[in-house]
Order: sequence, then structure tokens, then C-alpha cells
Amino acid sequence: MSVNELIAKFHFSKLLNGNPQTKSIVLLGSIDDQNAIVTIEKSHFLVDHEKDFSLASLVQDSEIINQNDIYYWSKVLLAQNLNDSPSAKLNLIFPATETHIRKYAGQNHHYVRETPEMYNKFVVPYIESQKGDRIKWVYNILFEGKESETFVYHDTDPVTGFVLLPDMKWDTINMESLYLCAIVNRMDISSVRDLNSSHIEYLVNIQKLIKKVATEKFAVQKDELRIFIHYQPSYYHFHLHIVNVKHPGLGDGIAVGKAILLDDVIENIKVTGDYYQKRTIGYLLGENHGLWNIDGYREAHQDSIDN
Ligand code: M7G
Repeated sequence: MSVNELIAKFHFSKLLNGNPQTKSIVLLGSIDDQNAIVTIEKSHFLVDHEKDFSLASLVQDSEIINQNDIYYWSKVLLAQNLNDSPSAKLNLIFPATETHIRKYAGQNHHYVRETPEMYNKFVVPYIESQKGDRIKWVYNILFEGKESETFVYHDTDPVTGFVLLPDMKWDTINMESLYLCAIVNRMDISSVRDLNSSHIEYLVNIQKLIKKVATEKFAVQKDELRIFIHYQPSYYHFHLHIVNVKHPGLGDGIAVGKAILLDDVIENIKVTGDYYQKRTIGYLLGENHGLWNIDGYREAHQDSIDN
């Protein structure tokens, strides 16, 4: 089914979330009686600094809201087209699982201090339960040629190789919101907790290659890229986020309590090889997250916060 057909069949049931700052909404609905989640994010402006810019061509219609002294504010209708100035980016997840619905719904968050004991007792088994179908999209990219037409870089070496490709959060048009994802071929790193001094050279090389390839392909400089990982990530197969420093990211993606700079990871394991195995890691966790709802996790969390 094409996206147009899926959109036509989408039957709205409720608004899961909305954010006036990122100008995005998340809708829950169904398509053929199966759950579907639609995210719509209004696009950023594309103004090519090199070329003549005409405000009159951008603004198709306008109506004044009010005016005072030298100040004017109005509603406007902008000229848009699908190729180079779409009005919004729409992401669809279909069929959406209960985990997706919980992830995208508005929820309360808690600051968790995850001790190594909490990691071993609760997170390790949770990660095991999250492998399989949930990361099928990752295996499709790595081994089934899915999205390969968009690959910016692909090295198939089973240990050192990775794929660099546009993240599904990016509209692939606006450089200011450039968002790439690097997914490694190796299967033995689920999260930052698995990284130690044996990975220093490996991570340094990946970072170097990403900067080289990304700056050759896109109009960005090496110091305009923010390269980071998430803890907790949504998908437990090691991957990196590569984002234009101008882009604050959608939601909490770049926020402290979730994002960790790759450089910080490398520097930390240089200083202490088993840094990420030994330390307590702080992060924000939503009440809908699977971990929050595992027996005993909240009690352990409360102990860690109190002490
Ligand atoms: P994460 O830290 O595990 O999760 O990052 P989160 O940021 O979603 O909480 C996974 C990254 O992979 C995110 O930046 C997603 O936007 C991106 N991503 C997820 N999926 C299912 C796809 C996909 O199918 N294709 C591509 N290109 N990117 C995806």
C-alpha cells in the first residue's frame, strides 16, 4: 500500500501528544483495524543564502492580526511544494505495537539513577526481551538492502563495518536539520553499558569516518556535527545519532538525561576501561517505558534516589 492509500484509510482515534515548540503532533488511529501512529512535524524554512530571496514569493497571502507603532503581526499562507519546500514531514508506524503507543504517548518522566546492580538485574533481561522483531528494521538495513538507495556510506566488514544513512527523523532536504544515523554491523553491543577500553580504536575510527563522509556529502563542517548515543535507547543494537548542531532535535532526543556525546564515551573509557560497567548512570525514563513497569525496578530506583 502506498503512503497515500494508508493516509486515506487512517481512522483517527486520539491525540497521543503535541508539542508547540517542535510544531509536531502524534496521532493514534487505525488502518484496517490495526493500530497506526502518525507523527506530523511542520518543516523548517529553506532559505538559500546564496540566491536572491523574495519574501513576496514565499508569502502567498496574508491578513493583519494587529499593528502598533512600528510593529505589525499577521497570519500568512506560505508557498509550498513537495520537492523542495514541503509543509511538513509525516511519519507513519503501521501496524504499531503497544510498545510504540506507550513510547509516543505523553507521559510523566522520572530521573533514574541506574546502579550497575539495577542494570544487571533489570536492564539486561529487558534488553534480551527487546531483541527480535522490534529491531527488524535494523537487520533490514544491514542485511536486506532496505533503504540502501539512501546510504551515505556502507562498510560490510562484520566487526568494524557500519551503515551511515539518513535518519527517519530527517526530511533529507533541510541541511539545518540534518539528522543521520550510523548503525554498526556487529551484534555484540546493545548499549553504552557494553562499551569498554577494547572499543576505543573502533569508536575513534567510526567517528573519523562519519565526519569525513558526512562533510564530503553534505554542506556541513566537521565541527557542525553533534555525534551522540542514547541511554536508554529505544533500540538495543549499537547506533549513533549524527545531527547538525543547529538542530535542537525533536522532543528529548538531545536533552541531558538521554544523549551522551560519543567523544565523552571515548574519553571516559580511555580514562577508566570499565567506566560504563562500574558507574551509576542517570537518565530520564517515562512511566510508559517497559523498564518502569518491571517488578522491583521502581523500588530499586527509589532506593538509588534516596541514598
Ligand atoms: P534510539 O536512540 O534507539 O531511539 O535511536 P529514539 O531516538 O527513537 O528514542 C534510533 C534512531 O533510529 C532514531 O533516531 C530513529 O529516528 C531512527 N530510526 C528508527 N527507525 C525505525 C528507523 C528506520 O526504519 N529507518 C531509519 N533510517 N531510521 C530509523
